[in-house]
Amino acid sequence: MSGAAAMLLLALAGPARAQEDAAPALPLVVIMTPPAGAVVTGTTTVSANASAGAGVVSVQFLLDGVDLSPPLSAPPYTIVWNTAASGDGMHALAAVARDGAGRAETSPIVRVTSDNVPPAIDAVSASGVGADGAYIRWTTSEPADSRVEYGMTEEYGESTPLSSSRVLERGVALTGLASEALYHYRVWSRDAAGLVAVSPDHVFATAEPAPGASTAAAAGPAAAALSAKAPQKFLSPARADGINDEAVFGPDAREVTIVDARGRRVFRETSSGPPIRWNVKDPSGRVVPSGAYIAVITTRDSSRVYQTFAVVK
Ligand SMILES: [Ca+2]
Repeated sequence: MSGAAAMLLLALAGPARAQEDAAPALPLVVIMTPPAGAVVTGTTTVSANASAGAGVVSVQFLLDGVDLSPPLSAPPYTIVWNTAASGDGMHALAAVARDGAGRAETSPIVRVTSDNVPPAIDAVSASGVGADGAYIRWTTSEPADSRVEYGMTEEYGESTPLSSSRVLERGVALTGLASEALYHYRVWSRDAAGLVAVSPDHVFATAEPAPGASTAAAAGPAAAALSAKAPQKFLSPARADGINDEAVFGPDAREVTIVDARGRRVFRETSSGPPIRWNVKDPSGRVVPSGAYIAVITTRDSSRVYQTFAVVK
């Protein structure tokens, strides 16, 4: 192309460009809610603002490039999106605005995460159980916050402050517990979508106070509590050697209830004379699985003591 021809083309392009600028402004459409990066659950509102020099004729929402709504012919450009019907995970929201001149423009994409499944709680355990404290651990299937409810009954009554950091594994300390007491607890976790999971009830028993940490207990009840317990704490029924095959409770034990670490009862017996024996079997006659068990012992003077057992097969 000659230099003169190029100049001519440039000269022609100038006025043509100016004519285009004079056309009505193209539609402009922006998604207002939800914000980019939001975690959405259940039904959520999707809204857009739109304008156009030739007037907005319709706004239509798209999810992952597919129509999410019919075209809306007038503001407010708002729909209710049932996120559960779209499947959990990342989604791309967009809106298309059309103007009176038959032109269409698509909004910038807003990416959000749909979540309709609460976290799954697993591996709940009490460790480091002392005379006045314990450490509760659990895992969740997705990042979630943490709280423990606890108390001496299944009504709990106490709870730890919410730990709001969302994690997969955590340990929460319980402090200020009563010694030699049976505690019920359950754990609680909430995901980024606000969906809450709660574990079943679990139990642990706190230990005796450390020597020297005198509780000034009267000699009588304290002695009865001590003599109600079984001398052994480790039971090994599979060896069948007569040593630690069963728990034999002391003469002051009037009633013994034994629960597993999930709080399920595996044994209960009352005696007015002969010592209560637990042969490490559940009511169906099967030897219980290896694990931790708690005996709730009522003494003849009606006080309550607790003893933990480890069953090792
Ligand atoms: Ca979830």
